[in-house]
Amino acid sequence: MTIFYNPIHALHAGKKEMYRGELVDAHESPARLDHVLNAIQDSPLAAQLVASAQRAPAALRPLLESVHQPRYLDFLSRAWDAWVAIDPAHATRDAFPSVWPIRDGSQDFRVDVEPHNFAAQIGLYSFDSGTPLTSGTWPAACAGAACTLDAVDAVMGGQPHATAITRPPGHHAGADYFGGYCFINNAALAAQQLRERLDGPVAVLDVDYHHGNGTQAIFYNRADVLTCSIHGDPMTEYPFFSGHANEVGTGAGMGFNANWPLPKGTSFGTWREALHQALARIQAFSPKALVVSLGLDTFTGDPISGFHLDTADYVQVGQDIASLGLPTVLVFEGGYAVAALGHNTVNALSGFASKHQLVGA
Ligand code: SP5
Ligand code: ZN
Repeated sequence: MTIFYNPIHALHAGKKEMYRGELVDAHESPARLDHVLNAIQDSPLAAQLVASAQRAPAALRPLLESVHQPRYLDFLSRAWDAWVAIDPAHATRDAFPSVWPIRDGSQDFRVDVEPHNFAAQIGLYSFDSGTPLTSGTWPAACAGAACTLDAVDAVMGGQPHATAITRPPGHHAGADYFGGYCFINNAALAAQQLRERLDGPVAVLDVDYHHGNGTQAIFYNRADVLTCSIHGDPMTEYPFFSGHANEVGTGAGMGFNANWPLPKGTSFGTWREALHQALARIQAFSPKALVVSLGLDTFTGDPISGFHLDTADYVQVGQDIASLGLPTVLVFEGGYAVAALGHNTVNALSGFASKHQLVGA
């Protein structure tokens, strides 16, 4: 497995996030990936670690448009300059939305017209106040997409599996909104590209603590990409407004979305039962390839999450997922217990690589 990493991830360095009425230190930090990369360097996986290449904006853009709306990409690409243009003092602090058009289909608020005011635009294209938009968000997110595409290319080129180690994460980002620390949906991008380049359906397995609402939404009306997510029950856990078990897809996509919401406090044994159900669902779908949204915030020591997986459990997680025997792209997502994050990631990737054998190969 080649493990591609985003060499400019640190350009996205949010200072603060809004939490309970105050700005607190951002959980989603460059230090996260530094710990992961250091742990990989110190592991037997070190020889597989490669910096991903930058891609020219004109080459990347059509690929991003395969999962995101053009006007959203236009906004993201210009957002920092627009923010600083309002007031040069903005250069010292990150941008946050403060007003949103509720997107409930009621048409109480217009989302078809993009206002000229930056405060309106950042609200139109976001869903929470916990996600700082920074000076380097756009280049870092684009490099993350390029990193993900390198992993896709590796699998298309015949590698049984490849990994994208990048941040900011992606699975909360929808076709035209950011949130949950996510801007470009890397897992959706990988799934869409594999779908376009392979003759057959593709599955996504999301094991991040939080529901992969963006990935679900992007493929919700499609039968050719099965999306499965195991996560904290949205009755109590972020992102709250999606992730229930009765979200099964719509239209042609009916039956091709599956959620396993589990209560905060869930043990590895119970979590693993859900994993086995998700793996069985994926196997029954007979996909040509698998994309894994690899969030490590299921760790018992995670500061914002509530499951109880231990460091050693991630070996088993990797092995279980590998048992599908599918060409696989693993995409890094959440995980905020920075000191343990490196070992947890290495264990998941090592477990996966130790067990993976392409079915039919
Ligand atoms: C990719 C990903 O994992 N995104 C998660 C976004 C979660 N944002 C909301 C964080 C809420 C923080 N709650 C803090 C509880 C501390 N006791
Ligand atoms: Zn998460």
